[in-house]
Amino acid sequence: MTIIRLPKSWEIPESQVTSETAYFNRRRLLKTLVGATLGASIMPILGCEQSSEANSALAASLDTASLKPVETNPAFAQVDRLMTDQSLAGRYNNFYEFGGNKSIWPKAQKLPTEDWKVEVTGLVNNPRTYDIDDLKKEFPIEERIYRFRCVEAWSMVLPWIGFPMKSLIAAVEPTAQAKFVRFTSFYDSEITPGPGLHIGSLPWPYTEGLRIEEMANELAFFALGIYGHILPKQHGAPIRAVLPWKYGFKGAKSIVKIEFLATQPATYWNTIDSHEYDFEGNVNPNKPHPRWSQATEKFISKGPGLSWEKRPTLPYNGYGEYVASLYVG
Ligand SMILES: Nc1nc2c(c(=O)[nH]1)N[C@H]1C(S)=C(S)[C@@H](COP(=O)(O)O)O[C@H]1N2
Ligand SMILES: [Mo]
Repeated sequence: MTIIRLPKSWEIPESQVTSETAYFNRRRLLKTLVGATLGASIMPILGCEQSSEANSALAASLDTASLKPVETNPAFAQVDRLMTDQSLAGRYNNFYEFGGNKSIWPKAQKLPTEDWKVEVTGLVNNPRTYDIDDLKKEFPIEERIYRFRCVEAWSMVLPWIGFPMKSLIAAVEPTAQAKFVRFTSFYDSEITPGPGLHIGSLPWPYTEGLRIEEMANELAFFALGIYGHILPKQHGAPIRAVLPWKYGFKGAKSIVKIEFLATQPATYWNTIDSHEYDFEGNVNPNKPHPRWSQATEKFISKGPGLSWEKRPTLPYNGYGEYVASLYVG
């Protein structure tokens, strides 16, 4: 069991992305505006101290209850690079329900996670609504250390705790008609204001999807925790999807519904711009994003400060031995 404790010192310079508002231009299309906001995050970040008050609030947000110690799956105990520092991962997030920049962690604390229910429905023999304790009791909980790659060309290494998606498939038994799955994230316009674009409307709630064969793959994982603790809200408490061979946007946070479907569902980013965010979303160094190369990535490793280590992007984020067979032909 790898438990990474909070560092004693919170004297870590804050990372600050260029304000999204600099990119707003009402003459452009909504999708371009949203896309430009994403692009802003790959610009170099500026060093800037976070107040000690903010440091203790961040520490408190990450100091969620510890999970019962679990085994680290030996197949996913090691990667080829350092683990990302807990405090960096916890304050450099994408969670559009709470804002369009990386610093959503204070706003995400409004997410109401008590008495959470996950409805599993659609084309299954055993539909069921689970609470989080049911999931912990009924599924094989383990730790996995995975590389994590955002479509914006930054990456991390994160220690997740949760259970393989294939164990949920076994429990609910999708019917022969089920070919796809859709994940729906929590949404309540009173609580999740979105990125503050006052034009048009975004396709809330956030949804994502997979083919059933992808969901059944060994790697596909539901995370309930990270760094030995239950998920902090900014990471998508209390349950989120983790798909390490795909870009981060495929991994829906704060899931309230899992539906088995006969046809490919519409998804959040794909609806906003299908050319920039394809349904498959596999990490691929040879397929540039329309607005930037995916050949390399900036690996966010450890403090103090944000260190950007430029690395070549790996096909399937380095997980080809598990998943390449899903994509032949
Ligand atoms: N509901 C929801 N899930 C989401 C997102 C989001 O905005 N809303 N962002 C995605 C993107 S683009 C990334 S990179 C990861 C970020 O996860 P992290 O903040 O825990 O590192 O969450 C993904 N899941
Ligand atoms: Mo992302």
